[in-house]
Amino acid sequence: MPTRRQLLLGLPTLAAPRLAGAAGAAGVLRPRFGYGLADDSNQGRAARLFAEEVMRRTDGRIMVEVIGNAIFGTDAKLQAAAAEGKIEFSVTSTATLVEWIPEFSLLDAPFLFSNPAEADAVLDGPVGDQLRAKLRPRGLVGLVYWENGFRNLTTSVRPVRRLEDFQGLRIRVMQNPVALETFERLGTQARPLAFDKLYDALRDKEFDAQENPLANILQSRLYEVQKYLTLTRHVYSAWIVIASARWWDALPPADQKAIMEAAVVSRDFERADTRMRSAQALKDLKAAGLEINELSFSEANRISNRLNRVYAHIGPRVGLPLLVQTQAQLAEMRER
Ligand code: TK8
Repeated sequence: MPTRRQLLLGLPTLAAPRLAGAAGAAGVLRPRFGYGLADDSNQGRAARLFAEEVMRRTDGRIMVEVIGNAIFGTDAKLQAAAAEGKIEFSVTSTATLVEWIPEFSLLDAPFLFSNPAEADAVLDGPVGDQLRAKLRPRGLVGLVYWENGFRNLTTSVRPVRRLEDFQGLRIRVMQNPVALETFERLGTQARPLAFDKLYDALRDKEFDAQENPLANILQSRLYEVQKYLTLTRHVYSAWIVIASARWWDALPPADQKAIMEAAVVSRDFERADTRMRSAQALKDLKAAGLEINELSFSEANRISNRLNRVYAHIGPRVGLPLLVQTQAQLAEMRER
């Protein structure tokens, strides 16, 4: 099957997976990096930088082709495509990996991180490494974590200022059991949906509400189909850059090292880019007509207390050692 992009560009249809990733006549590899968001998004900018860095570090022997706009789908679809070797690289939410690797639900714990520095330290440290390592048996290699960001609530029907305002909202959540439970506990009618179906579903009023980081609400134009935004920051969302293990294992170690270094450069760029843009996004979303609300301290507390029980379900999925290690690292950072 030709991809939409090949059709659009009139490119020849390759017998896809094998040819694209394998060395051509000149010995050049052309792996594909599929991602879900628009070209003009934090994912698009960082994916292009990654491709440039890989090219530079391999003297043009590895030319990553970046293919965004959900041409290969989003999240769950992308991770399946990479695991099956239909694409060589992707970036997906860690949340959608929970079906395969329950330990990733650690990151779905509401209010786990209180700022981006805490998220970086845990994800780039031994906890993040142990989570990444669990991708192997699933046919994936985890390279680095990118930032999606702290998630915030938007609705089209009413502003949400108190715990009670969540009651009965038909909300879209990610394909992730903890997200579902979180929003059920808040009294909403929560239903999972893939991200690339979200805009149309909100427009068609299949849902009243959704939650995503500010930069993403802006770049995916969700403000066009939503009216109210509450700065809930209820959970931090990480993205993870993955490679197809089968493709990766066939690379010489020097190329694996070059790609890993390129991935780290893309990570640092992506986080800085996302943080800068999310500060600006709040102004842009306001200018685009969203009504913005903050939660009072006491309402934020009531919401977080209501979600305490979610931890009881995360524990068994994650296992005690990883939970304890995370809490210890966070406690140490907070004492400093
Ligand atoms: C993009 C998704 C998205 C996520 C979601 O493919 O599904 O709401 O926040 O950003 O990863």
